[in-house]
Amino acid sequence: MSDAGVLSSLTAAPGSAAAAIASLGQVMFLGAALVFLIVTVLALAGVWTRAYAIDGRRWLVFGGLALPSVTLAALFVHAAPLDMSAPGPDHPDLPRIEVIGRQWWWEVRYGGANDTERSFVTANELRIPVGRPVSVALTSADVIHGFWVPALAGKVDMIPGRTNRIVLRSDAVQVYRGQCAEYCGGQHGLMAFTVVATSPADFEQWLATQVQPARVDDGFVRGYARHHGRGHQRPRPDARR
Ligand SMILES: [Cu+2]
Repeated sequence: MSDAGVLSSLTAAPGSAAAAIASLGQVMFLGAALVFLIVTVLALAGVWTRAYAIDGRRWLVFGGLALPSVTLAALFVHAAPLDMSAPGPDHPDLPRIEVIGRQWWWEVRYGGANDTERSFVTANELRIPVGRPVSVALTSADVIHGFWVPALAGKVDMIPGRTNRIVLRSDAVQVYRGQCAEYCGGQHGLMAFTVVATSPADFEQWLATQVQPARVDDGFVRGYARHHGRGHQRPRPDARR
């Protein structure tokens, strides 16, 4: 697990929507750089060459209509087929995952109403199986929060009374950092979480462990009773030192 905890869309997870966004960003940047270069060369040529009469109509048609149309069409043809955010159908073998934003933590529900046997709730950590797109339902219990795991996907708002969806997919076993991306009050900056992508086998095992009832450690209980059984001896407020 290298780069664990990196909060950057430039280190996008293989197979993720963030990888598609990053490659689109690079192509857009190269396209914009090329246009900037051409405009700069033309501007410098305008400064350094002697003035001469030009055919204004030809410049307008080629430079003002044809060139932008071809450039934008080429970028559009590249961008249109990229699937970056459209949620696919829920995978029947995967549990439903719902994340509820709260001031200032993340409630993560697995299973859903019609899968009570595999339902459980965790906090501040999501687990997903590697290589499978997982559709996550996003909502909020109080104010608007922003669900953002830069290395996995774009930002999606979590809005009270509304459910948005995001698809998370990682083809690598890795831990990713997430952060609330919408100012939601005093502790907003501390509202972080992790997404742990594990092998499908590890994921199934983790699910099986989570639905087990909590185990009580007898040794811990005895030690706790021994320590706390006597009761705390606090000094009375009027006690002298
Ligand atoms: Cu926030």
